[in-house]
Amino acid sequence: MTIPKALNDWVRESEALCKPSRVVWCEGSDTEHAALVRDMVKSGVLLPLDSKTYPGCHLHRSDPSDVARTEHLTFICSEKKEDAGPTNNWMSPADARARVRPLFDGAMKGRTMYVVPYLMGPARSPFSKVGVEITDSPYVVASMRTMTRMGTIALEHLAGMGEFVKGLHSLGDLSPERRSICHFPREREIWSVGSGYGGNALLGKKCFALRIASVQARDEGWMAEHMLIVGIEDPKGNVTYVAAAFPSACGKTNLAMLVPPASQKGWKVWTVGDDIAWMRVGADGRLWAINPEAGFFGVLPYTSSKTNPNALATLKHNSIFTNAALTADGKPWWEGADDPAPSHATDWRGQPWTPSSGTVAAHPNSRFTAPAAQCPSISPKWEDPQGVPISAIVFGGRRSKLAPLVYQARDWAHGVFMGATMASETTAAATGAVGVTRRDPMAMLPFCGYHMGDYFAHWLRMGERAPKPPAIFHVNWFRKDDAGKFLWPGFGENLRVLRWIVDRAAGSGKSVESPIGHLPTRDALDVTALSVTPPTMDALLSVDRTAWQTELAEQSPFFDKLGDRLPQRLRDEHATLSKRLK
Ligand code: GTP
Ligand code: SPV
Ligand code: MN
Repeated sequence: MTIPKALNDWVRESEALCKPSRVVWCEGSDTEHAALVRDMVKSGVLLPLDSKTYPGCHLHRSDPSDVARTEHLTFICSEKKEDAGPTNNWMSPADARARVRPLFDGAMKGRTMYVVPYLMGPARSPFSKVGVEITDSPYVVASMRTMTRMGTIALEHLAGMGEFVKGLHSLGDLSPERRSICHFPREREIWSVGSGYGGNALLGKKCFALRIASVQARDEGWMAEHMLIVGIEDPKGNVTYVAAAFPSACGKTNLAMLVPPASQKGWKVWTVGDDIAWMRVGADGRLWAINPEAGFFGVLPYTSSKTNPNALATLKHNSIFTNAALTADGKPWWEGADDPAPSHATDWRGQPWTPSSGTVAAHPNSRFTAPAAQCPSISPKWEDPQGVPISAIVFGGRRSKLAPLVYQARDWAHGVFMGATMASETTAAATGAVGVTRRDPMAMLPFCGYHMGDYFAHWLRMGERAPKPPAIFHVNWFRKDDAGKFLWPGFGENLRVLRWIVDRAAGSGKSVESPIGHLPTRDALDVTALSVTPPTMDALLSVDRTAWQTELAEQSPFFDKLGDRLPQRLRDEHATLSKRLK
């Protein structure tokens, strides 16, 4: 395969800067992967797991200071500060280069520099894009092989299009003081140093497929979103596709792999993607979505055969477990796993652990990396080059109070307002306090590569561009009672809510008007064999006007922060809602 000159030149430049002892071009083959794994086992980067119960699986322990995305060290390096907007950290491209270049200088001495060409999106899809990651982490190479279509296939695509996103990554010394994840939207380039963690280091994922791609999407008229994609099949065999944006660790993987409860006979859920959706307007006026990824990088804690049997089946082979605990018989373990807590284990830091240690055995953000093709519910359309047509978009977050179980926007602009005013309690997926309510519009706060006000304007424009846009909904699986107990059983039972969404998107499904949008009537949700009592159901579907007025007041400072780049249309929606609540 001939390597384009631009790629060759950039690899040479990076080599001169990072000074590795050798350069390896990755082709993505099984033999190459096996050799890489063998080296990692030898050096202790990977620990083999029990080959009977977890064939082809390994455990990886990351540096204890490097276990989640670090949003305060993540930068959008646009020419003008205003173009990054007030919700992103900004550095000028010149400052970023000057500050970060020295961290790359000689960073790969004595290490191997891997050149990893990868494709985001299905093979032969006109919507797929090529990236190349240069990294000194074999763990990153092995993970990229699962998460993307890596190697020769990417170079073949590159030959046809010429354009690729550059990602330079080095573990550096892993010190948080010398950690930076910089995005250069104009150059379509990423520089990441000092972290080996997923979203910071697997540059195809959040860095390219969301931060850089959101800019490409704005420029080219499509959408790059932090969304799962599922197909919901009714008993007659009709499949409706839904995309849903929930913030990190708020249930995308779970919803994407939902298993209907026994009472929901004939219903099936097909997984297309669990984290990222790239969407375009099709010739038929609908939005069509592809999953740019090829694997899952999923949360381990509380993933069990009860909550997510499909994830469990997926991760049983050929998977990497990052920061899980290790049992004496060589199995990974995490809080909320099927097996009870082992009496003795090695915790995620590699320390001896017992149930009385008073600490968690697995890190709260421990994760599995597994090929999507292994998922029992993987959709027959998941690699369709055209993607799947989206009938409904769902927003949601963790709100222990306020937000009802489900409600529907009156129209596209109202739906954009719903997404723009989303809020959620923070999780362990990023460093910082957990459980703090923050605004996280469209679940994109940490992932939008440009000004959030312009991003909202882009959403509004996309609604005008698509003659048949999806219906928009908001859900909340996380409402709690005063004792702090979840009111809604969630997980598989969420299908009952999805069914209403599917009905509404098709123009049926019973609803009542409320100030915040259309709510299901009390008899619209199928509650057959559901343990939720009628008063609880009432609570789940109630709209507390006083609480909503407080919410509305809390939305204002966020909107004000966006200044005159906030589309007037969203201010109007805010005013309309305020009137309706009076
Ligand atoms: P990222 O990979 O960080 O983007 O996360 P995600 O949005 O894919 O979240 P995931 O599905 O992994 O769920 C995160 C956590 O939320 C897990 O601990 C789940 O058990 C929990 N969770 C998911 N769905 C539900 C639900 O319906 N109800 C409740 N109570 N918890 C849920
Ligand atoms: C998230 O945090 O939303 C994830 C994990 O999906 S990471 O790849 O680290 O971003
Ligand atoms: Mn995510």
